[in-house]
Amino acid sequence: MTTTLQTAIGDLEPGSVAVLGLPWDESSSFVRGAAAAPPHIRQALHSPASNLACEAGVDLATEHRFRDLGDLELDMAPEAFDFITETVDRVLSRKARLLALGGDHSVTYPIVRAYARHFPRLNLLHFDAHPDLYDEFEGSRLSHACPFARIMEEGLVQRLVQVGIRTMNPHQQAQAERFGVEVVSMRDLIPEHDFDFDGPVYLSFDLDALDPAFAPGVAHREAGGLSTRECLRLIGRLRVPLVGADIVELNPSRDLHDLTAVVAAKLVKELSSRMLDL
Ligand SMILES: [Mn+2]
Repeated sequence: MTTTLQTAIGDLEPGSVAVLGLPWDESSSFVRGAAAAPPHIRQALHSPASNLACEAGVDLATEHRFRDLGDLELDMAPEAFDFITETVDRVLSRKARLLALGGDHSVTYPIVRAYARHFPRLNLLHFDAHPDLYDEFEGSRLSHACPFARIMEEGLVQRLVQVGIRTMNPHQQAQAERFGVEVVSMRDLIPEHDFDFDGPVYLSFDLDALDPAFAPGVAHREAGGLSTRECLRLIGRLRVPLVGADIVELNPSRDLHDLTAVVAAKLVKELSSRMLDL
């Protein structure tokens, strides 16, 4: 870990939101490119085309608890995953909340490993077109198609609720039943969906939960998804503390004029606002 990063983590005050880029796509299937996402999200976030005002009134431009730790330098798995876990553990030891910018979805597993040390009754809310519950994918158990199988096998969370799913196949259906995953499929999702969580929530947001019309810049486009506003409304219906989040699977090489980066930046603002309001 660099001294700069150590210092930045040491400077976090309780209740801050710490943005951390995870430029990692070695666990991607189909196409790589998600490792290039964090700078695109930051560029959209800080673009003079918009501002840092959140819809509930928080202005991140003047909010000193909104911090950016920069990007982790990640080399090879599984060491990269251990490094992610240890870094997130340090952030949580400061009583700060993590907002991770992927990277592919495999990074959620090492992040949640760290969260499990600090939040024994954590709920995991997962927005995605895909359940990502494969036991292994293309020979890898650390593939971005597998993180929620690893998380559930290790009992890292109390509940896993998946929203927006529209690619469930028999293997993953069996895995969902085996692990007791609560799947709110896209076809059954209603705007008034009530989350009945009774404790802190970590939110993992795969941008392909959104319809490709809203977020084309992903590897695995799946039509028939959510609108940006539907996602924000659903997140707004959470009635429990949001203690961490990740925004993953932006692939700038598949994006159109950084449209999806703008959506990711919007999520950074609204999720940060939500995490600061505890
Ligand atoms: Mn996905």
